[in-house]
Amino acid sequence: MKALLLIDIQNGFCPGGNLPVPDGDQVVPVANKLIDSGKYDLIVASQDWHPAGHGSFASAHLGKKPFEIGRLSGKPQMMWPDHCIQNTKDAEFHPDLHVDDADFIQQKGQNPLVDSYSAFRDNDQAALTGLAAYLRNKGVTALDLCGLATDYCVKFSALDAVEMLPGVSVRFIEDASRGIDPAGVKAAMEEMRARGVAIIDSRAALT
Ligand code: VGL
Ligand code: ZN
Repeated sequence: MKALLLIDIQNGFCPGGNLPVPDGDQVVPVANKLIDSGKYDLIVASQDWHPAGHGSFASAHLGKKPFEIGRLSGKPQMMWPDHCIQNTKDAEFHPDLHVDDADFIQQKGQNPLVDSYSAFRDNDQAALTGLAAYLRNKGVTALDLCGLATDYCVKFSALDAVEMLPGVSVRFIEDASRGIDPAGVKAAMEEMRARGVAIIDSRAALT
């Protein structure tokens, strides 16, 4: 059972969004090719889905500016611009993404007191989203991931997939993903590789 996990391909992370990833929209045609390929038995999309005033937003902290390090529930936390607020255009999937063909949407980041980069659990690794149980129940043996942003939500989702789905082969599709910071992307790819995530391109995924 082969699954494709599309991470946070939302307006908020594309040009014109509130937390744009450079060239984030360029993952959409590649993701669509993967979705339409017939190579996957199961397609899942994650959706960053924050309440207004979420604790990861700089605007929720007096004197904090976006991209500074602040604190959330006593722990260091990157301060983000307000983004992907529930039921806003920013939180919607990119309009060209073939998300209607997804079998399951996993929302995350609803708890205002903790951020959730991973689609599997929040950043303090306490609360599970239910995605690991869903994939286990479906009998998934191979998981390909891609989307936005490589150095945050894609990386943490890939590492959690390796840890929480023992025996499942996990691959990161590089050309169907984009990151926020080039140095962060390089480090994320090294970390994923070191932890057993295979790095492939969409051509390999489609063969
Ligand atoms: C993300 C920062 C904050 C992501 C989500 O999808 O990579 N990054 N929220
Ligand atoms: Zn977020």
